[in-house]
Amino acid sequence: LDKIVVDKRKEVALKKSIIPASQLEASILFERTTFSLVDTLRNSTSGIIAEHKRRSPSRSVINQNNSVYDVAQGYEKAGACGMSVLTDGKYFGGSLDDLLLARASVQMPLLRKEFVVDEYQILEAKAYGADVILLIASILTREQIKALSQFAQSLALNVLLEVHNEEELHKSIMPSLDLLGVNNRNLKTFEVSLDTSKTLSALIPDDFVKVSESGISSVDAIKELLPYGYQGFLIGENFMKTDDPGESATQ
Ligand code: IGP
Repeated sequence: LDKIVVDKRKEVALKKSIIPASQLEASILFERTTFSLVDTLRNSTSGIIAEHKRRSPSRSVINQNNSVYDVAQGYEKAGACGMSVLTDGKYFGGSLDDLLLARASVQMPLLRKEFVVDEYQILEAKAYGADVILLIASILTREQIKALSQFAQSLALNVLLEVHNEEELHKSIMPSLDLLGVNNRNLKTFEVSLDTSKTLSALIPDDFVKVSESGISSVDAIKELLPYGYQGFLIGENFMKTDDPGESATQ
């Protein structure tokens, strides 16, 4: 994880030197009215946020065949509330172009799934059609979370803050967050347990929409988590590992 953050800082520095922030702000998509994932989840019964993920450090190759354009359409048809698009190239095989293609494909809230360490990446998210950004508590200080989340909200983006334990949760609670995600996967050991969502749910204030992330592989898992107040379920591998991710999201 530390290595990823170092890589990200380098990547951002390089990109800033090629595409200045002012150019991102001038892009056409910057003017669009964003969708609210908060509203969509509050008004839905499915709660599914379906993810596009080609590979991951924990599982290597997941899907090499389906185009992000088709996957997005399949997810929308399946009734997903939103879609998460991995944009990290080095570890997840994604790109900002994937986000752009998803935006061109569907009319639902899109989450830019990225290791955000700089405001510049939030400008990119908006310029490439995202509605929501992810902030990961384990790689950010409280001050960084505050500055980045306020910046995102000033651009009419929703903020999903991800935690994995009580300490990260306590460090992060602040009004500039919209959704609180509990990652069932430990990003350091890759161990997955739904108990993480169950244990932390009671500590999340009611003003946030609760999202359970990772390792959700069945309808039963969702049913298990509903009594804990979760309204969103972020699912990647379970859909992407099949021949037709959209179809598998339909059940
Ligand atoms: C999806 P899964 O186990 O359904 O594929 O998990 C999503 O939660 C996971 O990709 C994820 C992630 C992250 C990836 C959650 N937090 C942070 C990269 C960075």
